[in-house]
Amino acid sequence: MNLDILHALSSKRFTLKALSSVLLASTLGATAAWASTPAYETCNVSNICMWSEADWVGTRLFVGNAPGEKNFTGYSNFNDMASSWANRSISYDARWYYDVDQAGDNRCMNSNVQLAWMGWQDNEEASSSKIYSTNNKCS
Ligand SMILES: [Ca+2]
Repeated sequence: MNLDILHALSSKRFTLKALSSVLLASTLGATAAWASTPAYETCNVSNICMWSEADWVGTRLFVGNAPGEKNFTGYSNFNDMASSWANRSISYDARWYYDVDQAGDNRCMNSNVQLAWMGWQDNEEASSSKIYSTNNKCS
């Protein structure tokens, strides 16, 4: 119990409404503190990652941290699963593709950007990726 709650309880003007607003503020405060460590930080700085669920949770795919290409089939075992991503590199833009071998419709993943929800159209479509050698490929 924090001091605000003790104060509300001891106040001559104590009301249930006052107590509930203090409790609500405490709850919101606790939520804000928890949210201060975003889930995408499970993907280390300089890495690019995708997750099977929105808000950077669920199964995580390490897309990479250096220029190159990857298919999400086979060993990666992440085909048509991605729902969120984070590009924690400040040096490399990246792109994901609907099909393997960097084919089909595609979307950029700007350096130093996180996307909590890829959207209903793009959800669980990504099948391959490319990491560029510079950070100016996404407009
Ligand atoms: Ca696909």
